[in-house]
Amino acid sequence: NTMLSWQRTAFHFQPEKNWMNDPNGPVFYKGWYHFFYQYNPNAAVWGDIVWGHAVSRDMIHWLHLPLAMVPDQWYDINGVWTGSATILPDGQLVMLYTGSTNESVQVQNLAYPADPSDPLLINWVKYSGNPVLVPPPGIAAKDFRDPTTAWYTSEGKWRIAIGSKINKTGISLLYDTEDFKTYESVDGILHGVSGTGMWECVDFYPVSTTTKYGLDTSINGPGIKHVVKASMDDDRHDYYALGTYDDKTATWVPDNPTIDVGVGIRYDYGLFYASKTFYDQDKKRRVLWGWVGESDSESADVKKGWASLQGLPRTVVLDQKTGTNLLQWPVEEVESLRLTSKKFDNVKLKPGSVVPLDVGPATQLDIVAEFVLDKDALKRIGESNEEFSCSNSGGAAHRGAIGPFGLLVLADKSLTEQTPVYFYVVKGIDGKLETFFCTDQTRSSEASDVNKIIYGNYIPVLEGEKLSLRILVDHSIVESFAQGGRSSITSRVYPTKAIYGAARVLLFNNATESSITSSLEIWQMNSAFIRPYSNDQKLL
Ligand code: DQQ
Repeated sequence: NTMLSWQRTAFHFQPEKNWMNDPNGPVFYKGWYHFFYQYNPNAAVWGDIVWGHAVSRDMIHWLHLPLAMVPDQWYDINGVWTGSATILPDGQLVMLYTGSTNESVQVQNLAYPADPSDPLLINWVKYSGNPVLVPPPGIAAKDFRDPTTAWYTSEGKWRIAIGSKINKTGISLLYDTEDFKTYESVDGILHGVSGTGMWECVDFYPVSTTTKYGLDTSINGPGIKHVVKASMDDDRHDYYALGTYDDKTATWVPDNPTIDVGVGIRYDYGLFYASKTFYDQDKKRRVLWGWVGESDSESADVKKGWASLQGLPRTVVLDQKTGTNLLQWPVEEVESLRLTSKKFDNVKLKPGSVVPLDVGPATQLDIVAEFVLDKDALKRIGESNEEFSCSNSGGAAHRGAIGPFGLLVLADKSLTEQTPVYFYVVKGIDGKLETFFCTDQTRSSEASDVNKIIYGNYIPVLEGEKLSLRILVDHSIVESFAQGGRSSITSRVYPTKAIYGAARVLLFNNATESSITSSLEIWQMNSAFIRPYSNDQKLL
C-alpha cells in the first residue's frame, strides 16, 4: 500500500514485506556480515516462522538472500525459532536454534552451512541427529528456547546458555559440548532472578574494563566483566546486568543485586526486544542487534503489508567512567550515510522557548547535540522533592525548574504533531542534580490507533559532563542515545502530517527557571541500499 509508504525507513534494516521479529545468528564470515531474522513469509503478523537472511559489507547496505531455514522437519515444523552462531577455531560455523516441534515442544537443533566456502552462506543443512537437546526434567515443554553463541570453558569444552523459567523465576540453563551434537547439562544454573518470568533470548558476553575493544565471547580473565542479558517475556523489555562469571562453578554473580537482570537496567527504554550481540572479529568490536516492533495496531500492519524494523547495529562496551552500565553507539558505518550538515553554535534557549532549526527536509537525520545549563539559575533554583518519572509526570508539556529541554523531531508546522526527545533535571533535596532522559509520544501522531506512552528513565551524569544527545530520525523510527550511549530510547512514530517535506526539527526548552545553551550539528542522511540479491549481483 503506497499510501503508507512514508513509514518505510531509509537506513534501518527491514524486509521488503511481511513480519519480522528477533535478530538471529549475526556473524561476520569471509568478508560479509550475515544477518538472519525471525520472519513470516506469508503475512504481516507473527506466525509460520522461518529464518530470513541478508548480507552486507558494512551492516548498512544489505542484499536480501533466499530464506536460510524453513520449517520442514518434525522438530521445527511449528517454527524455526531464535538461535545463534558460533565460529570454531578452525573457521567452521555452527548454528544452534530452537525448533517448535510437531507437538509444540521447544527443542534445540544444529545447522551448518552446506558449502562453507560460499561467503554468502546461501544453503543450510540441518543435522541428521536433530534435535540435539530437549527440555530437561522439571522444565516445561514450552519454556526452553533461544540458545546463545557458545564460549570455551577452561576444561576445553564449549558452553551454551538457554533461557527458561521455573515457576516465576527466570533462569538461564547451561550445557557443555565438544562437538555441538551431544551435550551434558551443567549442574545448577548460570543465573536466575525470582519474579522475572520466562527469559527469552539470553545473551552472555565479556566486556573489557580497560580497553575500548569488544571481546570474543570466550575471552575470560582479569580486566573483564561479564554481561547477562535476558528478554523478559512478561514485560517485553531487554534487561542486562554486569557481573562476575566463574568458569569453574559455572555461575555468574551481579555486581549489584539491586540492578540484577530483569529488575535493573535496560538496553533501551523504548521499543527494543529480543536483542543479541556478536563479536565482529574484523573490527574487534561487539555489536548489538535488537528487534524494534510496531506500536500501531495489528490491522494497520496488515494494511501496510509489513511489520517491524531492526534497530541500527550498535557497538557495546563497558562505560569505564561509571563502571555500572554499558555504552551503546550506532556502528561507525552509519556515519557513511551522512550527507550535508548544518551547525548551530551556542543557541540560547530561554525558559519556555522553541527555536526552529532550518535543515531542509527532516525525515532522515542524524542529530548530535550538547546542552549546557545556566549556572546562575542552578544556584538560584531551590531544592525539590519532586518524584519525577518520564512516564508519569506529564511528558514534555510538564514544566519544571530545569527542564524539559531537548529536540522536537518529526514535527509539523503547527506543532500539533511532534516527538520531543529531552532531558529533565531535578535539583534534589540534597542539592544534587538528577537527570532523566525521555521521549514523549503523546503528540507524535494524530492517528488514534498508535501507542502514545512516554518513554524514559533516570540517566547517570557525572560531575562536569555536558548533557548530550544523538538522535537518528528515519521516517517512522526515532532512535536516541544520551550521554554517549549510556542509555537509549527507540520509538516508533506514525505522523500523519509531519511526513516528507512537511517534517521539521526544533529545539525547545520548557523549563520555568533555567535557560539552556545548545550546540548541535544535524546531518541529512542518505538512504541505504537494501535490496534483493538478484538485482544487485554486480555489487559482489
Ligand atoms: N521469538 C522467537 C522465540 C523467542 C521469541 C519466536 C522472542 O524463539 O523466544 O519467534 O521474541
